[in-house]
Amino acid sequence: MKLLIGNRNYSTWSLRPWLVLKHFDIPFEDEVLQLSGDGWREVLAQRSPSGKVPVLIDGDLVVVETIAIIEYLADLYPDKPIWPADIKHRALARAAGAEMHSAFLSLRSHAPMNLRASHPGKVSVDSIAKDLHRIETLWGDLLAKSGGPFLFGEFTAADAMFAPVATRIRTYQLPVSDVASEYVEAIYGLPAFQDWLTLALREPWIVDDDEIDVIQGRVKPGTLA
Ligand SMILES: N[C@@H](CCC(=O)N[C@@H](CS)C(=O)NCC(=O)O)C(=O)O
Repeated sequence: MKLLIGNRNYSTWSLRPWLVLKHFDIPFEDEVLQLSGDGWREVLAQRSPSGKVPVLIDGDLVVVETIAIIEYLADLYPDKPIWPADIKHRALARAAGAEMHSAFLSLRSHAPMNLRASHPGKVSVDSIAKDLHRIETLWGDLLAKSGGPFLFGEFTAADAMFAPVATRIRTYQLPVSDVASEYVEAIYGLPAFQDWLTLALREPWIVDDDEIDVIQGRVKPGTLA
């Protein structure tokens, strides 16, 4: 089984299924397709039916879309607790994952994932206040019910879906509650996340579209080193 992913430093959608594969000890290999540089879109278009990553390849099966990939893994490995065991918890976990997939557009556009960076104060809290409020409520309710450290106690695919949000909170030092901060720490403490981070920090590539100084006009595209 192979997962095609984008740059680890920036690719939120790649991180999610990779964490599931790694944390649940599913044998797989990965290959990075860069999201910048000459011809990167053409390469992506050749390798991915949707022109996007992640892509899971299992024999002759090619699956795009993060949620579909995670569901395929859960079907393939029913004994692994990729989703919570309890049917009602599973429904809530899937709802949280679906909400992450379809919402939080302000947070996603104003505060792109950038694991190597530290940009405290550069994201206007007003621009993402509604999303942050919803994150606090969603995480707070689930963590209060489960007792943590993850949304449903043990790490599940729901946490994989929110891992990139945790990184944004850290990179931009977004103002969050102690409960949310502890959850961010739990994500960073996950061995599978640390493995991803270690590899991400070795990447030399810059993606201007995900760099806050470029987005906010402080730095010209192509000039970051
Ligand atoms: N809905 C897709 C989103 C995938 C996606 O947008 N991936 C980004 C990288 S994080 C990508 O491939 N971008 C390339 C492009 O849009 O041209 C999923 O859930 O997997």
